[in-house]
Amino acid sequence: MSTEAVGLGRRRFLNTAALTGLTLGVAACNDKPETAPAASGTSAAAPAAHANSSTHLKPGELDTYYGIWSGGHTGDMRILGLPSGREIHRIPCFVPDALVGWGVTNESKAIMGTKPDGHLRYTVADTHHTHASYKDGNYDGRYAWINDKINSRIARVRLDYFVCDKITELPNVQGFHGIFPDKADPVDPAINYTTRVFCGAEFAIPLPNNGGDIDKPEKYRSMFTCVDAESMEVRWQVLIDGNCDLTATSYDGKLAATNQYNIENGVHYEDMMSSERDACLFFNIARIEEAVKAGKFTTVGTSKVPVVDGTRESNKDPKTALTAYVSVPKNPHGVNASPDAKYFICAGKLSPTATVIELSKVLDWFDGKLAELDKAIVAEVEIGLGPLHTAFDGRGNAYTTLFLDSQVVKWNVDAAIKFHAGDKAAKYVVDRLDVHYQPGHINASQSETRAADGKYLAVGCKFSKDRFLPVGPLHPENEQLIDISGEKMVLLADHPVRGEPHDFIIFKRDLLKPKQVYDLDEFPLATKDPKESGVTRNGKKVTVRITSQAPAFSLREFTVKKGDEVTLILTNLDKIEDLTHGFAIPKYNVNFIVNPLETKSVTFMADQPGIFWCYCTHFCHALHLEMRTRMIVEA
Ligand SMILES: [Cu+2]
Repeated sequence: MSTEAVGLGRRRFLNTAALTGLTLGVAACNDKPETAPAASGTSAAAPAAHANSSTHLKPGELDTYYGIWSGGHTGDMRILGLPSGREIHRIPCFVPDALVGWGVTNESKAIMGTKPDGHLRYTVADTHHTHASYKDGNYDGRYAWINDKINSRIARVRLDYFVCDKITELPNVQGFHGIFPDKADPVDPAINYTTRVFCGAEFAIPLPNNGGDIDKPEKYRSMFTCVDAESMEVRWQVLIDGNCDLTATSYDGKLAATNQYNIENGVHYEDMMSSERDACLFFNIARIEEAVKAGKFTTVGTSKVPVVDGTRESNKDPKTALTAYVSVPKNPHGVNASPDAKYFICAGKLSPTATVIELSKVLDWFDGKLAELDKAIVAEVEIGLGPLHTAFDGRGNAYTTLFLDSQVVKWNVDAAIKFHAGDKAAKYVVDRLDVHYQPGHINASQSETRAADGKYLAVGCKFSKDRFLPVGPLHPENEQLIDISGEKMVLLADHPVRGEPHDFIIFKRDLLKPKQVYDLDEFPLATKDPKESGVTRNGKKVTVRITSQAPAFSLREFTVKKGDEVTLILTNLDKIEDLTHGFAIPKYNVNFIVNPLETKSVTFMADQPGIFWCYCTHFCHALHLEMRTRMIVEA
């Protein structure tokens, strides 16, 4: 206990020192990054002058970066502005959302998936990873993807409207965790943009998982899955030994990889930790797709998805191998691609090391030009306790979270390679910074693109302990922002977040061109003229068409009968930016919004007779409170 108290005291002291440093930094604002020689030390105590040292924006000032954050258990994607850290938007994906009416409207239910009785198939989720589509090695602003670990689903978000438009459930896997879009086609150089998304799965299960082999854990298996970026159909799966954790892709499109913390295929945690080395498992994308094309695949259970064999036993010959298992110390976590396109870096988790794997050497092995696969490891250096994830600044430095040390360590990749090669004078650790506390995910501005700009670093701290006002036993997590423009890291800000965001990306705001108003033609159900409003009946099925134009709905009232199945279609004919309306039906558990020129529908049983004031729930006009219509349900 006393050790912990001392530790906390030290952290408090260091944090005070960091704030002092920040004040000095603002006062002595300097555009040039420092160029002091590499040295070890803890930068929290050292005042530094940096260009980025202020996160405070004047009223009306806009952020310079977008952050796309995984929402965690709320199953949404969160959009932040950086450097302010302000949360601007939440995009519901896997879990119902009462503001938008996600999971209430027919359109959102069709995306989320329903049971035969029309109810949502799932209402819980656990999102971890989010990444966006690429072109020429940078984000192209088309799509972002996010995973649901609980139910093995991947959602796509359109970045023009910031809405989820498709969700796919992966077959044959559990514990779907890491995702990463490819950055180019492995064969066709003209396709220099994302067309596939790769998905790792952590948990091994019997295949098919339909009640057989329950008592034979040695038969449980995990798969690596490829989803088509456009259709969102599952293209293929690879049967593997061990498991998948996180995922990375190469800039040339030829390789994808997943770190494996359980090559033992253990069912209990002591089994999962029994081996001294696990693996970073590489996939040769072109060869896998050739095998699928040549019909060299099986299928599992009722799934029609082609499954190719990526197990160790079947992939011993480099010239025909679909997979390559590079060994990495004990239970690695996080695999990240350096922005110079040369390396994948695995963080050690249970080993205090980072492993640097040179991609050209992995390709050499596949070509039969490298006798020993592990010779692709060009560095394996100690960086601190509990390394989890790595970000990059585009200047040759890596930033890795150290969960147990509660630190971010900045280290130089080239220096680490020299040190590993025998140059013991090479000082690869450049800086260390205390964070608060127990950091997991980390990412820097533009880090996982060729345009890594080394300005800001965000760190997802899993515990916030004493950093915010106490609110009972459940603490928020602490997303910290760090200035990395200079030699030393400078802590800029703490932001509380509701658990548990996990991963995120940060990129320049000009990479996105969001639209403010929908196009009526995007909606087959749109009511284009208020005169088309009204009630039509087909037996017990009733359709109600309504339009909204502030401050009125096109129908003052509408009448249905008890026992009717009512489908209400609402089109917002307001085409002014920021003029959203809502539609709530009391006692019927209905609320949703319609954005400018958007159409949405809900279907419900008119099972309670009476009058129900349907009202606008999204403030729209001085006469917003008067914006209502009466639903009359005749007994
Ligand atoms: Cu309104």
